[in-house]
Formats: sequence, C-alpha cells, structure tokens
Amino acid sequence: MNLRAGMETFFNTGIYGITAENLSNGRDNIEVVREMLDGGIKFIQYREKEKDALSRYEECLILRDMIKQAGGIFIIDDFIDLALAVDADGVHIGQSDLPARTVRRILGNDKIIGLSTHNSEQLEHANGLKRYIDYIGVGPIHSTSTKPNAEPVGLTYLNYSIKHSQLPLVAIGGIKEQNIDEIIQAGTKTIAIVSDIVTTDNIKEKVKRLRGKIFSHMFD
Ligand code: TZP
Ligand code: MG
Repeated sequence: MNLRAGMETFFNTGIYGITAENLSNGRDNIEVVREMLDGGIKFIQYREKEKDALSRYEECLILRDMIKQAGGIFIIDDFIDLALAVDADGVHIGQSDLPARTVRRILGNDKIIGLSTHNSEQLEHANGLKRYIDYIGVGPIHSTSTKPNAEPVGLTYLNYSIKHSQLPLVAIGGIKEQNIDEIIQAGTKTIAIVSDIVTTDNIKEKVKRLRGKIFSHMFD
C-alpha cells in the first residue's frame, strides 16, 4: 500500500517514539528503538542534533532495517539528505526549515512529511499545505527540558488544533505517564514522548502501559 495513503493506520497506533541518546542512560539508539518496537510503537523519529553526519548515517541504516522489519514507519528529524540517503519513510520539519512545498519537491511524492505547529496561524497555514504534508506536530504542550527554549502552547492550542486541523496530528512536549490522561481525553490519537520513554529502565513495559491508556480510552 502507498505509504502516505496508509499512514493513518500507523499513526493512530498511539505512541510516536523519538530518540534522544543523551537522555537514554548509557543505552544507544539501537537498543532503545529495539525496546520501543518490542513495546508496539510503530512510528519512530530519529532526532539527533549533535552527532556528526557519518554517525547519523551509519546508525540510521541499522534503524531503518530494524523498523522496516517490525512493520514500522521511520521518520528523520530535520535532515532531508539523511532521509534520502538511508531511504527513510519521511522527515519531520519545523517552522524555520525549508518550505514544505520545497521539501516535497526534493523528496518526491512517496515520503511522509510532518510539520511542527505552535499556534492557530501556523495551523491554518498547515491546512493550506495539505497537498504537501501528511501530519502536523502540536506543541510543546507543556514546558520541557528536552526542548528548553520552546514556549509551551498548553491544552488551549491542542483543543483548537483537534477541532480545526485537516491533517492527522501528534501532540508533543512534556507529556508523561502521569499527565497523559488529559491529552487522551482531549481526543488526541497520537502522542509523542521523548524523555518519559527513553529515560525509563524498562522501555518495553512503559510503552505497553502508555499504549494501553490510549487504547482503553478508544473503547470507553
Ligand atoms: N518538539 C516540541 S517539544 C519536543 C519536541 C521535539 C520535545 C519533547 O520531549 P519530552 O521529553 O517528551 O517533553
Ligand atoms: Mg526541527
């Protein structure tokens, strides 16, 4: 099946996992992603801003095969060249990256593109870009040390985006097992979590509990 057309099946599996090796308590991204996949995560983003290009490339070649074998989707944060080099499934871009339309031109029609949004203007703009992009990020919901300089948008913008987005959305930022319920109750189907997953000793069990919370809400 076409990846972009079939994306929502994967997207709506609850947790969107994101790497952060510096927070992973000595474990490398390969080990952490293995655990995420074993816990049932199907959407994984490689987010590594500090490593050099060769290290990123070598690591992503391994991750791409692991994620493909597990039937998951592999997204790369920021680096369009890396996504093409390792044949990842897509990229995630921010408001200051190349325009979505340009990224679509570079990547061709088959790759997934996600775009971060932080307010209603950006959301309306993203709705206008829906020929080019496949999902939006909404956040940071709460302030988070994983992205310290980003202004939190709170539940107000989350509720607004759930109501007005014409694209699938993923909520992100400061979301943890202890405060995930309000995000789920707002109607969010996909939730991205970095630190609460990668810092945990037993990532697989953590992911299972988090996914269980989302699924039990769906069948309430
Ligand atoms: N974009 C907005 S917040 C964030 C990103 C990448 C980091 C979220 O990390 P955490 O640890 O789940 O708060
Ligand atoms: Mg970015």
